Amino acid sequence: MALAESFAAHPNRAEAPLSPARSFGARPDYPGEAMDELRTWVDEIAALTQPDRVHWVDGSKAEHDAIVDQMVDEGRLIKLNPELRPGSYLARSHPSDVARTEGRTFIASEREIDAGPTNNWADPAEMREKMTGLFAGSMRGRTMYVLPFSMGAVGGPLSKIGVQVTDSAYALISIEVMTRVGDAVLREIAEGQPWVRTVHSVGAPLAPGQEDEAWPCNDDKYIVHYPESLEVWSYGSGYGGNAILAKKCFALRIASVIGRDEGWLAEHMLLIRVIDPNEKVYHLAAAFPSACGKTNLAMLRPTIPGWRVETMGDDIAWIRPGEDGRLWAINPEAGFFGVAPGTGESTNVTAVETLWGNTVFTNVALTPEGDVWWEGLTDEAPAHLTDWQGNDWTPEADHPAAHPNSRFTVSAAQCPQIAPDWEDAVPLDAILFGGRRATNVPLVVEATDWTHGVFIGSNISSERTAAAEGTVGELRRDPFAMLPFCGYNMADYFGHWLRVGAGLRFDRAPRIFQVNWFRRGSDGRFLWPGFGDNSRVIDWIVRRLQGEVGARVSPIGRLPHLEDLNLDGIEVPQEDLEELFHVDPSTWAQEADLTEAFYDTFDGRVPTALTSELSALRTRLASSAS
Ligand code: GTP
Ligand code: SPV
Ligand code: MN
Repeated sequence: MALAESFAAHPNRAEAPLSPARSFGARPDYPGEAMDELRTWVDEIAALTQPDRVHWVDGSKAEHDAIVDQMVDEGRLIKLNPELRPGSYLARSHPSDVARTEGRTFIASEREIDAGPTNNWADPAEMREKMTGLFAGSMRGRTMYVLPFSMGAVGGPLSKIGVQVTDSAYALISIEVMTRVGDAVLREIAEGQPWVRTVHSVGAPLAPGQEDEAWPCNDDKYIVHYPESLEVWSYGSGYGGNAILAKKCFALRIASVIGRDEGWLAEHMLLIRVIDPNEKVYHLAAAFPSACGKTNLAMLRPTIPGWRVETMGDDIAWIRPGEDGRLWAINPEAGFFGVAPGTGESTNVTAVETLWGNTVFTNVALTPEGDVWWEGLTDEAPAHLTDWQGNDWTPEADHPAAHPNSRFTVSAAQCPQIAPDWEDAVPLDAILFGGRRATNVPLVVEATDWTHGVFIGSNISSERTAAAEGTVGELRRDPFAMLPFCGYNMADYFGHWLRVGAGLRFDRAPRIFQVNWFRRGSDGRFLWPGFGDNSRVIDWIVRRLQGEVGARVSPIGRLPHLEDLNLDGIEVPQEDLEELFHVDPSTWAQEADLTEAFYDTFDGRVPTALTSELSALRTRLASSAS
């Protein structure tokens, strides 16, 4: 079978476990050298961290329910009103542990140059010593859970497996939603599949008799990646990407290194299928920085008649060249860990419907009826709420009821417009790059070719959001939306993108576009309605793929002829439309200067193809200004 066919047609359901169910949490006694290796590793971690108990997770519903019930009893989860939000819970994190901590995230590669200037590098030997000290006894008084997980369908051709040990039950129940967990993965390990080792501790050991906190964590945080030995060690945080190690740590930072070595791409991208009014099907991947609209676009409800979108993934895509010269992509995750604020009927009705039940909410507000609320869920705030920290809240309060990075964790299968074959690989027709840019960047611009597209990707900048620590709103470079997630030297990553493109059939490589839903007028308001109306941009992109519409040349790439945009049913004033596509040579010359300064930080390692693109851009800008 050709590789492309095998991508599309693999069996994507977990097979039966290796043997009948084990007793609750028991260590599996499946035979084999690979299993011995796993058991020995778990023993070593337990000897270091000294938990009271070791629980091997089998991924069954009975086990999950028992652990959730215990978390409710212990005050770690609040059960929501089952009539309003069945099977759903609210978790409140410690106020100091609310987002990824990029400043405490490290790439411990043997050579500093392999981490590059955009990562925090640490010497692996020194870091190991440090981490061994921190993890010594760090799980005292707690249960250590062992979770075998698969990213991608168990046994799928693009899938990879790993094991996380963690002393956080919250991390455990999150990982069960976000990945495929359980004995089907042990079968893969037993059969000799390579697996990634990930170790997590909240860093809050309990002395005998000491009372626990609802959200234990440590002020000292270390999120450490060892790209050579394919390991992750995370200490001190229970939140999101710091604790669900299969997600950013493995599926992006470690997987990007594996992809570099194996010839594929691990990307911070949503994945969708777009179906046009003639039932023609296209697959798009889009890289936007954290909290910049991936989940929204992943769940797009087009406002233009005849178009449909099927959701495939909202955060990560693993992308591989097939033998057919195309790029094939999977969503390696099994759930959504999505931003709650700003998610409402008018902005993302699909998400609202997805969250009807079976959802874990973190750091949102609680209503007196036992349901959840966050800014943007409804136009008007309820008169009385309990805020994300557990305090009384009214609309007069000086702070939001939900934390700006509050999130929902829900199974992908629950999305009403999930693609029926969402666990399979699909061939990519277009790749989009975007960010939050109040100025300069047009609503949509098409790259002239792959290399120009990589140049655009390498230059993505975006206003900071609450998804990581730092000053919200400040403009920062976030190349390919991968700044916090690339596990190796970003200049080498640019080179890898160029190499992958060069290996594709020239007429089958995805076309590359830059989009920006966030441009503002001089009065500060968004110029573009966004959300469901982003389908109008998708419509133009697809018609470009079909060769149905032309484009006009600009110094920064190809822009739409304004009359080709389908604006039926919306009112965008002509001057706003022109402003949305305005390219100012002088501010773009400043962008080019910033690009040069950014490229310079790599000490000559940025591929010549990209520095040539920069010179060409400057030449085009200069001639358009004169
Ligand atoms: P991560 O999960 O952090 O990687 O983020 P994400 O990219 O999936 O972010 P998400 O889709 O959850 O978007 C976060 C915020 O962007 C929400 O507050 C949305 O309301 C806002 N947003 C999304 N799409 C649009 C749009 O088209 N226009 C405007 N103005 N805001 C948008
Ligand atoms: C992001 O910050 O891009 C996220 C959330 O998707 S977290 O998993 O916490 O990194
Ligand atoms: Mn993300």
